[in-house]
Amino acid sequence: MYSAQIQKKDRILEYRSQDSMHLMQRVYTNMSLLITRLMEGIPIITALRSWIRKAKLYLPILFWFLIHSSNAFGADLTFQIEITEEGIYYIHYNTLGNILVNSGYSTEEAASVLQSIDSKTIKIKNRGVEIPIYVSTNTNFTSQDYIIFFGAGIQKNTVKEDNVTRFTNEYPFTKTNIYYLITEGKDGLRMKVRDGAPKEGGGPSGFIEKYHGEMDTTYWETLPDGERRDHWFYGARIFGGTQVSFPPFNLSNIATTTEPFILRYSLQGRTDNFSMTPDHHTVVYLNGQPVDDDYWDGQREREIEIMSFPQAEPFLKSNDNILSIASMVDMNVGNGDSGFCIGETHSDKPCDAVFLNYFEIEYIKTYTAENDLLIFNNQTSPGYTLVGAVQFKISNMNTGNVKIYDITDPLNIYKIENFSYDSVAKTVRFSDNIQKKTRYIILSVSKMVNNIPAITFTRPSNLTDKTNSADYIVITHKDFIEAARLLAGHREGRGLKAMVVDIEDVYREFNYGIITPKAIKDFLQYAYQNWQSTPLYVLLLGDANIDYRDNWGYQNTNNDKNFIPVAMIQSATPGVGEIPSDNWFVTIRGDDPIPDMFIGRIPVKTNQEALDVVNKIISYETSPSDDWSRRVMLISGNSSGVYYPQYSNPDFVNLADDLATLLSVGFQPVKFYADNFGEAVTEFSTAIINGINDVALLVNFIGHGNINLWSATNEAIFTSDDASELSNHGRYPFVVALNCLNGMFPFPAEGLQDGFFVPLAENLIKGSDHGAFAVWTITGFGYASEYTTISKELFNNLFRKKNLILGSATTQAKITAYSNFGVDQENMDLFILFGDPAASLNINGVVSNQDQPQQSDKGSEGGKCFIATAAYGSSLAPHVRILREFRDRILMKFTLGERIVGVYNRYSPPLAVLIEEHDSLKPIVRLILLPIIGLAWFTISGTITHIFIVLTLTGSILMVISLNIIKKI
Ligand SMILES: [Ca+2]
Ligand SMILES: [Ca+2]
Ligand SMILES: [Ca+2]
Ligand SMILES: [Ca+2]
Repeated sequence: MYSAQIQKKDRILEYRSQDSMHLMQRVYTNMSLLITRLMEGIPIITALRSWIRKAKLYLPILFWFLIHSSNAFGADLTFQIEITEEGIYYIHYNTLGNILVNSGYSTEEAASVLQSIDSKTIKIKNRGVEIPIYVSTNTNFTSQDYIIFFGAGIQKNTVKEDNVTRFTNEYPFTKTNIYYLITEGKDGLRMKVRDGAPKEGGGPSGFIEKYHGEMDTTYWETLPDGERRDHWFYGARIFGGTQVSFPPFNLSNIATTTEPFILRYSLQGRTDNFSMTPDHHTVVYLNGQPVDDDYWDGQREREIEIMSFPQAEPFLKSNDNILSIASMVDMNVGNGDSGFCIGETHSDKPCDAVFLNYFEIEYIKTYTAENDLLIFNNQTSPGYTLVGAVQFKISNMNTGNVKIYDITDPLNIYKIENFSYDSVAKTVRFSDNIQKKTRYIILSVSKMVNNIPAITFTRPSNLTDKTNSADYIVITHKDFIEAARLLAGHREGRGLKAMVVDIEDVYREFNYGIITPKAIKDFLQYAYQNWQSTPLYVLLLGDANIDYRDNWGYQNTNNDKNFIPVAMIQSATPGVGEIPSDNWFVTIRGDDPIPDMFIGRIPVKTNQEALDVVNKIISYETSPSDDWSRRVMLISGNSSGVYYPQYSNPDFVNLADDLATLLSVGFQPVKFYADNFGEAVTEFSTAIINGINDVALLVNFIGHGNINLWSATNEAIFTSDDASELSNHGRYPFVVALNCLNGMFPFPAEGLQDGFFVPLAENLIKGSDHGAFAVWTITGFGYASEYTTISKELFNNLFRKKNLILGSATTQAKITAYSNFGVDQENMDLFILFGDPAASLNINGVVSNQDQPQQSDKGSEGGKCFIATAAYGSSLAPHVRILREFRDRILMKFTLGERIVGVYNRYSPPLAVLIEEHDSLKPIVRLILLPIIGLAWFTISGTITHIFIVLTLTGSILMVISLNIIKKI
């Protein structure tokens, strides 16, 4: 057994070193590729001159392509449909037309696109599986036509593992299910029809309806064993000795019967008093009637089902039912001080607190429509399903113009026909021959045609295309595409092959459009395993919100949207619970915690914020650095425990001094130690702010703190507010904050239960002309000793090894500290780089490999497809995509092509600037580019085998255009 353990440990160590080596290897390969690429670009111009002459020979062929290229952008229609509630949905021709018009089509184009659809090919898919739908025609889709389908929201899918309920689907991350309407390929599935002609005789008088009561208002971060568990609870803690009543709930059309109803409820123990078993005694009341009494122990889940009372007053009623829960503390429970109680901080209250997660009531309901709609079934009493030829009679239907569907199986939806309607009794009758539990929906047509889902028009993306290659990926939200493009362009200008990825495309290609953080990881893993050259740097551009399902409602009111989600990792440290982590996204190789790409995050909420940060990074990297860039600020909290009697105080001063010794010659440590200021906290604070304003290359803080501040002598010495008021214009430091929680970025500010905090890291990185250009800090809690080990490695990397690329220097620091010095693996997840992982520390005279080649060449900053981008206004315009794809998939595969690309890159950015500035040039350039795009499309589609001809031709035409435009200037 002992040797098995050793073996396991060895294996982990092996992984550690393997991954670390692998990452470094990739950095070097990346660098040498880059240098080779740049060297090749230069001597090609002469060669191209002769191609320009040849180009004229191909003009007739070009003309032919021009005519045919228009098909390249033809119908490949995909509409994305968002469903949050189960129901029958209706999509009319006009709805689709409007969406097309809103996506940039003219009314005529939209009409011609829609009317050219062969209706038989219309299909709707959910999770990649086609569902049967109804389409009003099977010829051309015209202005009278429509589609009907059954859509369902995201169900709460769970599994019980050792009495613990865990999620098995995306329920924790979204309320929205995604369907795709597509119009291509073979004939689509259609709903089948069953005859429902009513027969003589009566039917059941009621069916089992389930009311589910759950409001996710309280987030419990430290829920033990929290992996895939529900962290959201109904209301606040129910403390010992109190009784809590939950909001009233209505049950409609309760059948008159002596049958019992089912009450199911799920409680969660919040406290555990070590000296007591069991901890909790709760009594549950329904409408004032005690219905259950239960004892259980610890911080455990308690799910109870009872079926002892008739569904009648006083237990159940139609309106305003009240569920109450009392925590009894009547079992010789001591106060907080009797025994060791965890999970309870209110010492004035007994050590007992529980949460309600949810409750359910299953009762028998009559077949009565509500607002001309009813979802019902043939389960007529608890545990009994009526089968065979069943007669159904639904009352309270105000119209006979209704639809009835069997919705038992979403993949097998039936329409029930030939029902009868009695306009006096307002009843609909039908019969059905069924052998199992069957669910139906009946609704009026007017209800149905108004049930239009949220639909957007999507263009195909190609993340799963194995011929992709990129060194650098920005995963972003559509709101920040402009800023993402700007930064990607900057990176391309510095030799990295950059790609901007829309998070929606990641969801669509890696989780059928349904939101989950795992889609990001799956995407990166796919790229890592399959792309021709795989990304080394990943930037997440956009803030996250741990309130994925918007329980607190800040996603809209506060713009606290979950732009680019974060992963919540279950901490191995007891009591810590979930920690937000970006590292998890890039642990894609081997079963180990070692990251396999360099990842960073810029947590912004608007395009302006994104542009501010991106411009700051670009300005930082392109400014000449001077002597200021050699000042390294070392700030430390108090070295003794005097000011923090409640904490054990590490020797922060020694730690800061250690870091100073790691600076190489020429760098100037500037020390700001709390001990030197004593009680003069305000002076200390001012000194820090002035120090940063005076400029510093790097600011390192080690000491105590909170989400929004650093502290010393029990007072704040630098806060989020101070960060936003810095005036260090043009000279932006890299800030390393080694305390707790400064990086806690994914909480909606006002949703924090402990108050309003903007994390320091966010305010430091935001702002166009002040603050930091990058921040490296922690999302949770850790130990100063471990932070020091990690920061020493960082200083080693930056100042000794001259590894100035932030993503690389910070990641390698974590890996080395973990692999060689036994620092807890959790630090891998805790540390987050706020900023661009491909950004370099700007040190005069000490230039990293990445910086070297093009530092003086400011004109070359910009995206590789720059001319086309400017002319089309967006690098995501389909035409630009085609050009880009052509470049990436075809051109780059041939030396010749690479050279064309090289030259194109050299000359296009200045041209692009010109095009940007002269709107009148845009249509002209667009026109000139059209045949090239056509060619590119043909080549990508593989319809032509003479790639070489196309290559030469395209390169030549590009040059002709470029030179002609230059002449005009
Ligand atoms: Ca819940
Ligand atoms: Ca206990
Ligand atoms: Ca790994
Ligand atoms: Ca945030």
